Amino acid sequence: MRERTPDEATTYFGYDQAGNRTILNTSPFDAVYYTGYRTETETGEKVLGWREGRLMYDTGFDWRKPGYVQGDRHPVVCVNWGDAMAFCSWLSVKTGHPFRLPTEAEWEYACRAGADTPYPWGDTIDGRWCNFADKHMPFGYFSNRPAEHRKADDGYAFAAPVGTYPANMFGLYDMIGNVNEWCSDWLGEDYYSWSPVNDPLGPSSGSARVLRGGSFAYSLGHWYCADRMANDPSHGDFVVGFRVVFSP
Ligand SMILES: [Ca+2]
Ligand SMILES: [Ca+2]
Repeated sequence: MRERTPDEATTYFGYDQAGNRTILNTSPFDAVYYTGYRTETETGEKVLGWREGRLMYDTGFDWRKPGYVQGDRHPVVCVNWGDAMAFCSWLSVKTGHPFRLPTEAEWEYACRAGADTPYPWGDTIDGRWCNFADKHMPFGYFSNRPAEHRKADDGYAFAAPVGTYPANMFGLYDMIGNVNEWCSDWLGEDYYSWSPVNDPLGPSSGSARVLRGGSFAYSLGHWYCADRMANDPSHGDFVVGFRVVFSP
């Protein structure tokens, strides 16, 4: 497939944090797009996204069109596990250095950054610390929110740019909240009862890949340090992205 140039980038529309229809920007994930790579979620797969004021599982959503504004500092979303792995491979070749997804154990260690409290910053949450299902959230996704969350104000209905909230003690942003993150592991419900103590890599097989960190659409129970989710590796979702690990 011929590589596209940035000038050929198409303008897409979505909704800003106030719900107004507006032009969507592109993100650093563009670099992969210009190589000719197409995410699996751009090849006709149904993706969970936000359109015309409601949630829907449909085609037409992808990392540039999740249904809300994606600026240059927003985390990429609407990429499935295979897309995340492909990005790591591309980045490793491009830079000459090994990049990969974190294991679930690495993710939690990085999230805690030495803390033994439910959240990297302590025991409670409010809008100063992270992006979660606060008063701005315009829909009922995982909407069994406690009252204090419904009244909290983190400033964002959808994903926030990286750096909006304080980093943890390791200098990492948005481990809790903002977007949910693919890890390299298969999900194993009882895996840690028999796993190696050091550097566990997850079960050797499975049907779902681990997701960590919660998102802007989740309420309490889906975004403290130790909590975990998982989904089919082909699942694309406007609250799911990933972060990479430099692994020399
Ligand atoms: Ca929010
Ligand atoms: Ca996160």
